Amino acid sequence: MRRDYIDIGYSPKDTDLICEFHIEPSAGVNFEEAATHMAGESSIDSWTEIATLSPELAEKLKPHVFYANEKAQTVRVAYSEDLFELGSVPQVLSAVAGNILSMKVVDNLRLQDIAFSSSMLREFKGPNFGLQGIRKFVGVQDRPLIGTIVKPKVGLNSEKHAEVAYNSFAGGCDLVKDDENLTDQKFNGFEKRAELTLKLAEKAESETGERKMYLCNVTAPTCKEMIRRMNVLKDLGASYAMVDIVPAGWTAIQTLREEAENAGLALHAHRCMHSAYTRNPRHGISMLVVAKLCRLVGLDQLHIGTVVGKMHGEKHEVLNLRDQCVLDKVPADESQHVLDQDWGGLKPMFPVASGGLAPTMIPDLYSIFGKDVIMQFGGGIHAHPMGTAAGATACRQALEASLEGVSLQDYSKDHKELEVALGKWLKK
Ligand code: CAP
Ligand code: MG
Repeated sequence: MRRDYIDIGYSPKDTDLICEFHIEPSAGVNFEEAATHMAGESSIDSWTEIATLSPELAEKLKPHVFYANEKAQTVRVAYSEDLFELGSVPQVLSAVAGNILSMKVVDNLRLQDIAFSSSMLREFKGPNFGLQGIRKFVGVQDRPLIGTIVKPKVGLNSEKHAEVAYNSFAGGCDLVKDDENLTDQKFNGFEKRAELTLKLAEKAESETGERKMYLCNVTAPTCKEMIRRMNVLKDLGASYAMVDIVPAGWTAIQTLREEAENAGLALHAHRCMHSAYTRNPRHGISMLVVAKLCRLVGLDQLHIGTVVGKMHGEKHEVLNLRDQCVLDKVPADESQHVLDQDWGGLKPMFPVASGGLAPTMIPDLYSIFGKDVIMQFGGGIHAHPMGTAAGATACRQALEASLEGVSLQDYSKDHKELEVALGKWLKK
């Protein structure tokens, strides 16, 4: 292993990829030693002096640990862009989130953030529609969007599934999506489900005069089948496809993005399984990195958490994700392990708040996220005592109240569905 990767005086080039790591050396290993091994193993080197690495090659490709704060257990590394296949997320992750997470010289190692260089950004298209594009085809500019997930997660047949979706639309939902674990099961096949549900979405559109979006899950065993399913949706007149980004993997997601452009479909990113490597604050890969990779590759909307709902995610973490979704330039924030990121004109993604939400939480959600958020309610709509349609209506009513600055209690006086929702979900 070369010994010259610690280079505190180095100032990164515009073309360098910058990574921030949380690093905990294992017992008997000093901080610089651990950082050196990490830098070497994530780029060109091995555990011992390799004769095949010439000084010229090393000079050209070596990583630079330009920031090392032992007390904060934090290092920042600048990597030459020549180390990477810049347009390949799988290749980049194989380096900066690969073997290094398994090394004995560290007890814990976490990739906190990656700052993409302008040359790397140029390799990607970003979202095809993004926040503004989705607002345009949904025809809603001045409020959050209301969505639901058909529940139960799986088990309904296609007819029942479409009916639940229809009731959600008729009650006021803008978006209805499949659950993350519903794909092409025997009891509810992909094609029949898509056909019936899109037909009833159209019916709800003509009855309500509002655009209604069905987000059918195209996650599939192969990329080929995933693309085939997406083109089935295209042929059926859909505007969206939904995908489980982590189980499917980045190669599949990059493939889907390319094909989605040809098909003219927006892509909804579900992040199930992310916590397998994002939840431990000391080891793994941060959700911030996942969110940034989604914008880079070009998902149009992404789950980011709720602060008030059932899934873990502190307010500052969720708002950091929101910022990476919607801002053109994200300023560095050392306390949050956020690096400077200029998104170089890549379109913003639509943030999705979902998980354990009820209509009673809408005032809080609106004060946390403002109007640029998709609020999704599964149980919060389908557990409404008056049924799914009323659950959706209660959400629209709660949103109207929040937009008008009226309390839910006052607004519920002449809005039955909201009154019943308050009865069920408002903490006594
Ligand atoms: C929400 C949900 C979503 C979660 C995902 C669920 O349903 O359908 O998958 O929101 O979490 O299955 O739990 P409920 P996240 O509204 O009934 O809770 O958004 O944090 O990725
Ligand atoms: Mg779900």
